[in-house]
Amino acid sequence: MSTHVIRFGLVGVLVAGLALVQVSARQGADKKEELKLKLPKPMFIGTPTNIKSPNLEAITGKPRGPFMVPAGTKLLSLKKPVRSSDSQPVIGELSMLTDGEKEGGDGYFVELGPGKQWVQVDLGASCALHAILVWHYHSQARVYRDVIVQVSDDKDFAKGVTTVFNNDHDNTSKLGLGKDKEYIEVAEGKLVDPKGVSGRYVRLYSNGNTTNDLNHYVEVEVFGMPAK
Ligand SMILES: [Ca+2]
Ligand SMILES: [Ca+2]
Repeated sequence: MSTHVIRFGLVGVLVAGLALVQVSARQGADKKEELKLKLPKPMFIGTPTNIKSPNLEAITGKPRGPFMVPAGTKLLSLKKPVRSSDSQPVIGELSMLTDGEKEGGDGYFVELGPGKQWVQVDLGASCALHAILVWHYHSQARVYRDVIVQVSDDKDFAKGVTTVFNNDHDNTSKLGLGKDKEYIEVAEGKLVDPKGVSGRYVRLYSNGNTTNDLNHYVEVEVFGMPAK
């Protein structure tokens, strides 16, 4: 074997070793874990058949299954302040959105006025977000209309707004055509994947539901990386 070949071989081993170090460093940064949720008791069972909507997702009747988030993801929204387009709810208080209580019965939801309304959670600092869950109402099978979820660092949502969910397929709410499907409210809540977008404020719109034209929330949970 010539020294040439040996030297080449050594360089090769060094390069391969370096590449390995880089790959493992990247895997460390990308480490995922299952998002752990505390789910309330289901209030109804079976597959509702009386809900008609042109944009409803297929009903599987199965639980959602595990959702993976970057290691270190935490619940950021617990007890955080909430604002709304309806500042004086008819039933309940806005603080119920982030009080950690998710049961479906009476006394656990806030009721907002008719038509298009929004609620907004202030996380206190801009954070990278990895899961947003919403329970509108789950003691009866319902579809809430024109559900839109947005993230921004601007409390007025006038600039730097990222829409992370929108099932307003015919643009009733004039916030853009939504590509997401309508869904039936269930005890496991709706999980929206914000895909790491950063923001201090999370705003959720709705526009009545299949039972009445009012808007309800049992809980909203925002998960992400705590601000450093
Ligand atoms: Ca609650
Ligand atoms: Ca619509």
